[in-house]
Amino acid sequence: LADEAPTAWLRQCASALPPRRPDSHKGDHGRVLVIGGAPGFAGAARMAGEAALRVGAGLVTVATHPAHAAMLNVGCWELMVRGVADGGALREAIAAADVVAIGPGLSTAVWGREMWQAALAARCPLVVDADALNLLAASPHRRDDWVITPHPGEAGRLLGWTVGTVQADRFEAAARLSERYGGSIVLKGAGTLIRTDTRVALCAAGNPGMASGGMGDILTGVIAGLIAQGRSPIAAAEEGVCLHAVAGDRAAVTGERGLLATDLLPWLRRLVNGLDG
Ligand code: NPW
Ligand code: AMP
Ligand code: MG
Repeated sequence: LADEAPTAWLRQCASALPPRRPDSHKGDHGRVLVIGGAPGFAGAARMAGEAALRVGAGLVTVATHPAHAAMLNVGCWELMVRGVADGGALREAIAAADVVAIGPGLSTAVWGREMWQAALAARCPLVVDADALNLLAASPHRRDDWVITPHPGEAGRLLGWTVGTVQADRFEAAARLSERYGGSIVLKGAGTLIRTDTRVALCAAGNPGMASGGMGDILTGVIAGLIAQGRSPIAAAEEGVCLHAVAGDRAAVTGERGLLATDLLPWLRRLVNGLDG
């Protein structure tokens, strides 16, 4: 069990990310594709995309339901948006991506299922969250190059366990998730566990102010943004969890109650630049 101080991970993350060379351009810093946002849940995909930008990804596209594609990037014009009606329309966007993050607000209805099937064909690493995890639970697959980020409810569905059983032995739950699904496992909640092929780490940072809607969607974008910049899925899982939790702690200096997921964004930017670590 590696129980290093979160700040050690943060320093590692800030120093391991490629420097912004004086002549670098946006294409040097990675392309993220976020897939999500069924009607009513556009915000989840938007927040994941914005978080990927704030940790330094060069280009971020959100593929979302056509019903709200035109409004998804209002107030964050740096995000590109594609309204996609079916899986076929996604193929080109997936082929252009360095990393695909799928799940925030996806839903498990027909549109979400089509997006999920298309994403499974991606050749780049995947970050799998939220409703994509519920679809994965219904039809298990294994991959070594993905990061899956369940909260205890999603972990329970993935394992066929109750939330209580997951919480009673989180280490065991992470081990079984790893066995069944492969890749890197981020078992969220107070004391997030990150299980990779080499070790299990516990992130002690974070606070109960982070128990509010959208917080996990931001984490998904953080991990994808780090992978886009060249961190391995394993390193991005560990460092992304730390960045997110410490950003949550910094943002909570004005109180845990009323903390919003988007309050983490300016802190993510500071931390990923090696400031305030
Ligand atoms: P209970 O019953 O509350 O005690 P779901 P979701 C349990 C999108 N969002 N410890 C919980 O337990 C997401 O991206 C969109 C213990 C319940 O059983 C998804 O696509 C937003 N139990 C979709 O909504 C903002 C825990 O898990 C179950 C736990 C649904 O995602 C919000 C709930 O999980 C949201 O992110 C813990 N720490 N955490 C937007 N603005 O667009 C959870 N549980 O049914 O998968 O619902 O996580 O809200
Ligand atoms: P989600 O449930 O998908 O929105 O994810 C919630 C995010 O906030 C995860 O990264 C959790 O680890 C974090 N979080 C929620 N509640 C707490 C808590 N009580 N302490 C620390 N982190 C939390
Ligand atoms: Mg979530």
